[in-house]
Amino acid sequence: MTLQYRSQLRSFYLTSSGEFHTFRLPVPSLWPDILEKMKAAGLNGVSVYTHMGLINPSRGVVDFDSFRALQPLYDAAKAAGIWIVLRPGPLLRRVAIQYINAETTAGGISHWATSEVAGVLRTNATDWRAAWQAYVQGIIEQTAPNQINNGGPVIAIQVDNEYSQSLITHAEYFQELEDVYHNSTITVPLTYNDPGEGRNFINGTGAVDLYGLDAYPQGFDCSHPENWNPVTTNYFSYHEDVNPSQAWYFPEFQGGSFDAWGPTAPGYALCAELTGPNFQSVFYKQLWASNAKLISYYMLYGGTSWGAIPFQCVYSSYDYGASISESRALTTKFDELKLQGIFLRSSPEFYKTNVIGNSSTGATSTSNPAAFATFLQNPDTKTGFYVLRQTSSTSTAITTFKLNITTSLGNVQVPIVVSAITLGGRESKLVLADYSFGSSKVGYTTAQVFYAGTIGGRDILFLYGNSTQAHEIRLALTGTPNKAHQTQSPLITFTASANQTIVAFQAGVKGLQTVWDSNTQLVLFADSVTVTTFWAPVVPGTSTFGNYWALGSNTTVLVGGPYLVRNATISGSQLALLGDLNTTVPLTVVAPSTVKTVTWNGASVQLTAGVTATGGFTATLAPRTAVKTVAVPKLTGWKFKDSLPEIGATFDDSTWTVANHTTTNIPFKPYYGDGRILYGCDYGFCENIVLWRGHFTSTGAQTSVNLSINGGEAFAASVWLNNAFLGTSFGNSTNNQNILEETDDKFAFPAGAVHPGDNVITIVQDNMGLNETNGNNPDTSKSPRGVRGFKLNSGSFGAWKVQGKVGGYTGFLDKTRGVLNEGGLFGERKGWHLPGFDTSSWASRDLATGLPGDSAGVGFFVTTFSLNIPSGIDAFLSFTFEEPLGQDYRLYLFVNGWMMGKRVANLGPQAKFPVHQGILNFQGVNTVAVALWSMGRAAVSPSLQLVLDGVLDGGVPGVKTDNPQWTPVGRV
Ligand code: IPT
Repeated sequence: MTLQYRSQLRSFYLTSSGEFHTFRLPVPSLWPDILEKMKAAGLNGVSVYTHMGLINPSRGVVDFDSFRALQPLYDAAKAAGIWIVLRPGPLLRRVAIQYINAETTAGGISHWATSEVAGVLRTNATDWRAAWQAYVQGIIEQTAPNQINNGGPVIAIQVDNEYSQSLITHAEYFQELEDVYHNSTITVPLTYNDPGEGRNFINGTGAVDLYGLDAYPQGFDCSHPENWNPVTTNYFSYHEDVNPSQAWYFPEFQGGSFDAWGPTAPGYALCAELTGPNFQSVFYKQLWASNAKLISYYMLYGGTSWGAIPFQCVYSSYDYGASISESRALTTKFDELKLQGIFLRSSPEFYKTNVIGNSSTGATSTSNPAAFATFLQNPDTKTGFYVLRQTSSTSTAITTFKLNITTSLGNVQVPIVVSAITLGGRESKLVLADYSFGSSKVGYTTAQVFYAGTIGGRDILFLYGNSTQAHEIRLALTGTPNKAHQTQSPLITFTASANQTIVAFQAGVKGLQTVWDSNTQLVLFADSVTVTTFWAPVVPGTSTFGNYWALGSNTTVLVGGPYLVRNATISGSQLALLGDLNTTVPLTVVAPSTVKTVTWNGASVQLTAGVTATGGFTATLAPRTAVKTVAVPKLTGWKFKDSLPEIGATFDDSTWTVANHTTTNIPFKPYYGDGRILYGCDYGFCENIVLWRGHFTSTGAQTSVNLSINGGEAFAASVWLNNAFLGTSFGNSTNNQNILEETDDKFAFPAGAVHPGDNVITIVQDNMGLNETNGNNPDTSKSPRGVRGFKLNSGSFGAWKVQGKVGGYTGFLDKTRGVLNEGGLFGERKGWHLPGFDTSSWASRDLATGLPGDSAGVGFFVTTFSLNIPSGIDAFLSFTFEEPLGQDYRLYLFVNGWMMGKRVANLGPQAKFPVHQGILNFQGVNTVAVALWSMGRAAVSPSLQLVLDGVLDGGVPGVKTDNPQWTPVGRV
């Protein structure tokens, strides 16, 4: 019964979750790293798209091997205590009001389906329905045993993404998908994300169990990160209106932004700023104020759109400016996420609230109209949550005010001792009333709560606040204080009030302060920088869900100092911590009093007593010396071979596919030609580089050819007549404007280039990915990539031949790296990009020597290098181009056979390509191969280096490589 778990879903503690696409980190043994980082931020959910195009590369083939696997994700999530909302799609989405809207080729629809399905995609069309069956059945088989009712982590499944119910063909398609899930052993709720307040799929045909809303309030242009749109103020009333009986769910809320091709693209650093900690503070807490209880941030970890994963508008990096960077490093956004996440985890009274009203309804009020408050209250415990922000939500002013609140000890205006609550510009905070920590009570607090709960039987409250502001808390202090560690600061005062004590923190309080340390309570306060160095790892319990906070464990310890604390276990008197260090740090631990010794990554730690009389320790943690010796070699010893024999006089294309179709399911028809369809996807060549050869017999009258070529935004196509270079067509891109997917050029033949007899036009073109769907026309993903127009000035073409990657999407060779890895360049067809190919007979030529001028061309450069990075060290490596933007080349970067990036040197913006351990062999030989395509008449000289971007003592153990070697099989 599908709804069985809905009520359970509501009674879990408020989920805060983040989006992570496992296919964008193609090393399954690193997935625990991301999930452990999410958990360390206090999150308890992950939202995961799966990619139909990768899992179901050809008709009838469903492949969950290698990075396409789901079981390692399910296992890692359960080990981390993270719930999963699976979003198998098919993950197309409609383009909403924004100018671009999605980031993977065809929105995730399998390429075979974009060409083989005649009916409209994503509708009730019979052949589309037949097309998705195998994929969805595969997802069901993998997932059913991993649902929560079977002891697994999966709590919900999203049936499709962002769609409108208004067309019956769309609604019935949803219903068909739901029927398939309902007729299976899937019992978790089915969900949907509405791209706007469109009220889709709440009732009627195709309605889901749990409705949710997406929102990206800052849009996707990061050029002016300080320019904010205001918060949306009607979320609560919308929810009350459309689905008040369900938990208020945001399946996607802005966690960063994608970035577009082009020299004016702002880059991800600015996206991280646009959606930075202040954005998280103001906008995420506005969701809390709207009574949202299930929230997922898109993206939490973006990763890499390697190979042909991107759709046409975005480049290889999918860093997204997210809280965890593409390299897997933590950012300042992660710090803010953690402060929010641990607070939510600590606050069960917040899981069930009514919105009582706000400053405008009179339910609460502030003394300054520039400050806005929303009052939520738990109906059972009467705990009050006042969410505060600037009335003008984008204001950068410093706003001071008092707040009228309701408490069990009467209505009161706070603060009482310090002069005011302060909002320091773009900041949101909470005032809490009648809030519990363990069995202790807070009357009210204007200081923020990081952690509230118990440790070793004592009630623990960890407060924080900006050191330039004043804060106060009124609470019932209990027990007999042991003053050995308690703060003696004139800035911290204690005043009796209404049978409780007001502890006031004047501006200037810094570091970690022990406010009250009794046998029953420990109250700590830290400034807002110091608090970010703290962690509250879940100490696992022993039940099936022992790793899940609230369900399987309520035990934690506080650990300050390390870069990351992944895990904590207590056995007997020993606390074992696992985590990462980037530098020497002071360690602070608050643990049950039974804990006497501490280990860090297995090594015992020299402790001194600190912070609290019992169970508190301080120490120093230092990275092991091996960390300092990690180094990466220079890339030298390059071998070179030409990779464009197709323009040679003797090249034989007799084994190539004859491009002779005269019909196509692709709705965008050719512009001119002779009726033949020259769309790569129609011949199985739908990814990366495709080559075309058009033959004609000279009559002496041929002097030019017209070609309209479509490769998607930012593509290029170089054209030769025999061995004479005619020119390159560019589908250009500047951020947000002049998006040109296709070209229409006339190429004049140079004197003497036409031979008597057979002549060949050779085209090398890149396919930058298929389009996303457009709201009312889901068929836009059937993109016409290829030659949309061909015409000689005189006479006509004979045979057209086409060649993409060996085997096309049906018979492609590399089952591990998958259908989106390879393209059709000669060297790729031969497997020169794979480790183990013997290049000893090739010429030596430095990559920086590049390709000479006068003509465009394609060359392969291959070299190997060794790494010796000890296990237990996580190193962030990237391949970085050091020359400035502007050279006329594009380059495909293969690392141990994986196409980890497309560099478009004339357009940019990307010059740095992070590559992880697992793709890289940290203890052995690595192969780097680049296909260098010079597009013009100027010499090109890429300057590529391997760079160490960061190194940590830690990481996850057991990272595996799966980099199959070159074999001659099929490589003809
Ligand atoms: C939202 C999509 O659901 C998501 O897949 C992704 O494309 C995101 O946009 C942008 O990164 S659609 C939303 C903008 C209406």
